[in-house]
Amino acid sequence: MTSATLPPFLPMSTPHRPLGIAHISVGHFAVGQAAGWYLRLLGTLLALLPVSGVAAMIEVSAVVGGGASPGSTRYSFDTVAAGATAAALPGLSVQAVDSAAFVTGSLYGSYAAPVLSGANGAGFGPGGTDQASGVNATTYLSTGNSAVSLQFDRDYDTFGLLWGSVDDYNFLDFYSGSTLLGTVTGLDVMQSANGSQDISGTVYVGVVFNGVRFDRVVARSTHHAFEFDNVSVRVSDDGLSVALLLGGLGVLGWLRLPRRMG
Ligand SMILES: [Ca+2]
Ligand SMILES: [Ca+2]
Repeated sequence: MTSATLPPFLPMSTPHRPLGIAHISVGHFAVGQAAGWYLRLLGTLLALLPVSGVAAMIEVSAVVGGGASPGSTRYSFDTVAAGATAAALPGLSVQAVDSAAFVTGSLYGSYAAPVLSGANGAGFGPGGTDQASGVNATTYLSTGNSAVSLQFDRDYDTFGLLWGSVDDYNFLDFYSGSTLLGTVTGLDVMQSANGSQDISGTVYVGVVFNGVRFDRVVARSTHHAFEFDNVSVRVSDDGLSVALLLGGLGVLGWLRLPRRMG
């Protein structure tokens, strides 16, 4: 696939502009970038969300065969027994509610195992090895028709998960404390979110926040089910803007100090 196949009106740089509604963006993918660009095109959204008066932007990508962001902390849940409804993992507490649980395999009408392809399992195997492609044979999480809460010990701005059989009634809520930062839906990551259980129904989804960080993620579903695995988190924002802001405030305070003393 070459750059000639791209429609001519596509923006060439990431449009970090204020947006009132979800907006399709392809700006951060280079023209001519190889395989998968079209899926990325379809699955990439930018949305502006008001967060305590601060404009926060979230960027969502969804790629069949995609993988976790490099340098992420990874959670495969493979040490958790099927049937468990809670788990304490390093840096993460998982709590499943009502019909949600850690599961393996598929149960007709209740949950279906995600199908791994490409880089979906890269780094999630024992000792950081790669998991095999194919129907997920490991422990994963199903929300049932309820919810799973992922409470992290610290704040992150980048989240990833392997989202299987994506349904339009699946929701992913991001919180900072009790403040809801934003929600990503099944329709945000797949145009035909109809619970497909084949390879094209599973995507690796990346969510990047600009300007805020989350410490809790809730996967919920109004029907059976939201199935996911291979969660990844990291901080990609180096905090430079925050440091500059605080530094600027510090300078202002220092400039004001002599006046007060005088
Ligand atoms: Ca797993
Ligand atoms: Ca599903």
